[in-house]
Amino acid sequence: MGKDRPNGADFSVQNGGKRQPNRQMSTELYDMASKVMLIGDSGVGKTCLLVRFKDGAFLSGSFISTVGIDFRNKVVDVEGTKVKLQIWDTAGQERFRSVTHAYYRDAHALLLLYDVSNKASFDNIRAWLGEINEYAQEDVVIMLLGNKADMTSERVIRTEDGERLANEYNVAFMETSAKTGMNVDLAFMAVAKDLKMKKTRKPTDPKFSVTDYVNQEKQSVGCCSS
Ligand SMILES: Nc1nc2c(ncn2[C@@H]2O[C@H](COP(=O)(O)OP(=O)(O)O)[C@@H](O)[C@H]2O)c(=O)[nH]1
Ligand SMILES: [Mg+2]
Repeated sequence: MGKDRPNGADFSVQNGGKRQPNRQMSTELYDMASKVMLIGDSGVGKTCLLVRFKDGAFLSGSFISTVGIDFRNKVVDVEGTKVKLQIWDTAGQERFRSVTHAYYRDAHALLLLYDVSNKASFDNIRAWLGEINEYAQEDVVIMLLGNKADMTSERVIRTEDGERLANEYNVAFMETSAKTGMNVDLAFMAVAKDLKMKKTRKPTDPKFSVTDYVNQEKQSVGCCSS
């Protein structure tokens, strides 16, 4: 059952009960740390996306959707810089206006998910983006994810619909599958890269575009997967 425990628990244990956000906190060293939040309606696959990224596994069945996890840490290497992502799941706060506002304020990046087989979850994205505009930090990294892209026959939201919405709000977009793993690492890597660039970019350096990066790297359904 070790895998079912949130890594949040390990976080304190490794520090003798003290939370020390520095480089000695665990065996994994890092150069910068960032908070990433997963948001979106209940059932879109937030917990599964996090588990896929962290453990490389897919959880099917319904128990996970009611339980959820609080957060997990993963250190990724962005061109030699170790970026620690502390990724928060928002279990139980999926109703509109139920995410604690302090939660938004602390976040450096937000992954906003809908389910391509669930129209209501897509329609609610505008409401979520409204909340984000109101409460999140101005320079927060936002990525819109159309999850469950593997569900071809049940799909009701086209890729173009997701792209159009993302363009309208000027946020990065891709489709993912926590089930097959498609684009999951890329979504988190793109966020880590953007966060690193924000931190280290000199005024004379060209601006990093997470949208361009994602468009270069992403796999589309029916093209390169399988
Ligand atoms: N086919 C498919 N099912 C998924 C995917 N991601 C999650 N699910 C399923 O959708 C349900 C809800 O997932 P969960 O992660 O609990 O959603 P959450 O409420 O947003 O955390 C579960 O039964 C998952 O197995 C995916 O990418 N593809
Ligand atoms: Mg969940």
